[in-house]
Amino acid sequence: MASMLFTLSCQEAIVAPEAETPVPSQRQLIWQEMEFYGFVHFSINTFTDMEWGLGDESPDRFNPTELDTRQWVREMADAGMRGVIITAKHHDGFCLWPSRYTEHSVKNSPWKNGEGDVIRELADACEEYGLKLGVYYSPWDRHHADYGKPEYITYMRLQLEELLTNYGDIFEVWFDGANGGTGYYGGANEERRVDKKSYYDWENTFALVRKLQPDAVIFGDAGPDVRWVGNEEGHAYPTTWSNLLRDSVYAGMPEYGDKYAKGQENGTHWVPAEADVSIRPGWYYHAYEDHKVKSLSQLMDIYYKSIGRNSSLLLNFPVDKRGLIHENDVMALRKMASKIKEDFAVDLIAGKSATASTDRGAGYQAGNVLDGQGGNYWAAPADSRQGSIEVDFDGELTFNRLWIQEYIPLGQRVKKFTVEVKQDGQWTEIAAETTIGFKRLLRLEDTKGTSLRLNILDAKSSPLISSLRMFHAPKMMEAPVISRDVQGMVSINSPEEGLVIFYTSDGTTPGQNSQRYMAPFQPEYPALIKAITFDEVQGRSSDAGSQYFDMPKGDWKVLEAGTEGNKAIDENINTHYSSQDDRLTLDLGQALQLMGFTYTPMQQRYLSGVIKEYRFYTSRDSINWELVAEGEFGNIENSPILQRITLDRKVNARYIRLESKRTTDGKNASFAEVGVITE
Ligand code: FUL
Repeated sequence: MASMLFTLSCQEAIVAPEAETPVPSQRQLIWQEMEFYGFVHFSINTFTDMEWGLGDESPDRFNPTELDTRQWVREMADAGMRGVIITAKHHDGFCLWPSRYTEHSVKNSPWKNGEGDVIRELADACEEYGLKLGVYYSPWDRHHADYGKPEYITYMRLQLEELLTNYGDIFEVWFDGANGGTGYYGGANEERRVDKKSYYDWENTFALVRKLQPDAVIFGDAGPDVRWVGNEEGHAYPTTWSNLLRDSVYAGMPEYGDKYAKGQENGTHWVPAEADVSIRPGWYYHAYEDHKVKSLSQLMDIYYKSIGRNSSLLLNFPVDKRGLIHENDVMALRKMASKIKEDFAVDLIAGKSATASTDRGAGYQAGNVLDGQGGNYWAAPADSRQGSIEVDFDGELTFNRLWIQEYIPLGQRVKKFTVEVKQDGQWTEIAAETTIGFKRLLRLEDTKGTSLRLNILDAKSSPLISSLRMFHAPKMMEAPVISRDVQGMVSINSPEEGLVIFYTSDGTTPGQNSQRYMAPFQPEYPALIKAITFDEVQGRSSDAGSQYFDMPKGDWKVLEAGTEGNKAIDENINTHYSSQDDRLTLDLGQALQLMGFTYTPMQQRYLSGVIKEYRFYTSRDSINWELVAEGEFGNIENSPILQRITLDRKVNARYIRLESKRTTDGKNASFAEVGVITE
């Protein structure tokens, strides 16, 4: 009898953790595992070079020449993405599927003689490559005559019914928060505002989605299942809760980003964040952004700040006029994917031994966090809000990444944690953070140690940790950035710390035996600088970056313009000068043998005053001017990068003037940077 009682009391001592509400639904849990998926913006905008079509564009404009959804999906699958969401209908109302309820669709386009269906082709490609399909549907419709009236809501639901019944399983339905404003509206050409809270009768629209696709999550600023992260740069926040005060939020509310996007500790509903960002500045394809595809370091930063901060990552590809993901975007995605693989190649503590300062007993012990299985976890006793897990490395290890996960089926709990490392018997704190959630990734300096300790210092209720992993990510090998200041001092920078840089200034290929970069230097001008980043530990080097610099601009003066004019000769292409009289006149400080000039147009997202037709004058005395070149910057509207114009003869001059005869948009000429060619 006594021994039975003992067994009973022991069993009673192990209390399974209870849910800390709110908790995710089954469909949210499945979605959470997807983490990384693609976004495709493709529509008439692709052909009209717009971001927001007005709604009056003719379907005739939609005519991709080589549309290949298999190419999109193949690249995404290879990159480890698990799904793709496409703009089935954007704000301009054009439908990528042959909807029965409108003429404004692919069925009236020349593409495949009106027989095509982009959503069908994408669904088939997804099936082939094992990706899940999602649809973006813009509630705002600048084409539809009834937009703003109750009839439009019927239209919207009929269309959703088509999308949600004809294309197999849909994993996410994306409702954009942007809505209401000017538009074509069936020819009315006016401004229409709707009450964003009540017009769409979301309750019944959501009920329809649930009925037709019970497993699909619904995305909106306020969820109901997945929420917007509050910016279009692709980052969540150091403190990111999946809990949201959902009833205080409505789609398109102006204060959403500041007030609600981070989620709230006391949020009433489980509505995790999704970070959406484009691989280029625009959502839609513009040839003039071909040189602005995000770099590897930018993409990795996005990865760590979204997926690494308890958010999913929805990375957009502006499919081009051919109907393909552009080569530059493909290259960038491939680099990103292989870096992700490389960073998380070997979990250095998998299968090692872990002990906890406290636990709930059998089934909830520290070893669960290292066993690579998601279904079990370490749990602190029911009345505890803290606890530490210590991992012994069996020797010394070097690492720089940590991967921590909470067991979220029972709710998000951790409010505060630190990480310590033990070296020579001494513990040192290496991180102090707040939330964990589904996944928290920490990027750290290279750190050596023999043990690691994760300390949960505060939580909403007893903390539950399902995974702790540790990695040593190799340094990112990206070509260094070579820049120059006005005085002609050249700087070479690598985006990663702890690497060395080798360079040449005579045009030869740099290697480990070249000059090592230590500090800004003054080469002999003109100079062609080439540089590589080199990792001495791994023995790896990056591709070479190169930059040609002609005469430095320290003695140059801008004439006929105020100090604003200096922005055209400040060696910074991200600033520009807009000229009222469409020209820039420079005093070079001394007479030079000129062989030509360079012009870099402004680099802002929305371009204005890009010079299309130019005239170039020189002068020895700033009084008598000679027109020495006149012409057109070919294709500058599509490729607004540095333009080099060489003269047909050498000209000796101290003064130069670049004049715009015509800009691409008819606005005042803008100049990001002007330079000379002397060699
Ligand atoms: C925004 C839209 O206005 C953009 O065009 C784009 O679709 C982006 C994903 O969402 O609200």
